[in-house]
Amino acid sequence: MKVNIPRKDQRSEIGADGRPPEDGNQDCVPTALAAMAQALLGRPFTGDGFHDSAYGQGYLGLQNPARYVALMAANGLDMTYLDDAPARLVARAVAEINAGHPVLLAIPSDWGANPPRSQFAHMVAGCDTPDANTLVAMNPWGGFYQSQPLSWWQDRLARCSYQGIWIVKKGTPMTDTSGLGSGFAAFAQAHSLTCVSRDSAGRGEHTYAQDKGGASTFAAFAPTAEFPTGVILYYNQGTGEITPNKAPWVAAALWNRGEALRQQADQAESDLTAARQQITQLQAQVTQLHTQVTELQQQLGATGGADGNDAADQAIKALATALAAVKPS
Ligand SMILES: [Ca+2]
Repeated sequence: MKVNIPRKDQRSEIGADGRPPEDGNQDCVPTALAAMAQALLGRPFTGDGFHDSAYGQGYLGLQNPARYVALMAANGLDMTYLDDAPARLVARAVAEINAGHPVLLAIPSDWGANPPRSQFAHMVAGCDTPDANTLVAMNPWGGFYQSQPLSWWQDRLARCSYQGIWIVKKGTPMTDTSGLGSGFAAFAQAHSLTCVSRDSAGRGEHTYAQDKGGASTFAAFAPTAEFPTGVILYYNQGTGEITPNKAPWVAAALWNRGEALRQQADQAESDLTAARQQITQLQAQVTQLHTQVTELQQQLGATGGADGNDAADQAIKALATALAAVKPS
């Protein structure tokens, strides 16, 4: 098999909470993605565990693959959405599977009917191409390998209410040039978020926070139905984790701001101390000059009058008067 996707049954697999899936009939998306993550990362994941992470324990209903982009990114997996003509989607799926990248495929929920008529989509994990005309997917409805000709997949993709495929691969979702990871950008796109923050240089829509664990990027987004008061998303560059409104990181950002102000105050005080030292030195020099002038005056008082050097005497006295006005304080 090109991608070693394990069989998983969306309706019976026990999740991380130790219970059967409460949304098992609708867990095709998280179960297919959990199987992909398990194949790519070599450690266990469950559909219900994914369901509970993305939608919350107890959620019942349909699930959107886009809601799993952040969760997959947090595990170092990149999900790329592609919509195109069904023939091109199948060709791309084959190419990706051959490259070792599983592909989330959407088919009508009554995929076995001829023709299928269901308006509900079912998601499976494309994982193998045993020959040039066959694609195999792990179907989580019961958990079996579904092997069909490419023409069958093309027909089912064309008839499905859900448009497009998702390509899943390992990789750090943080390699784009703007500093916002692709996982971050995909999360914002998937949640229809409009960025409202700008960095100071106007180069991007983000800024940075430092915490002891390393750098994170964050951006603010306008309110939506999902985030009625708006949201700030944090992207940890080290782990790829995306976190909405994570309070400790907000606190860290505020702490950093306070720390910067404190350092500025320290610098100002240090500058002021240096300035005061300079003033003290100048005052000492003035005092010294004053003393020298006084000595000179005394010498001139003894001999200057006799020499008739009144002009020099007056100049020195004027200087002494001026210096006397600059008193050390
Ligand atoms: Ca659960």
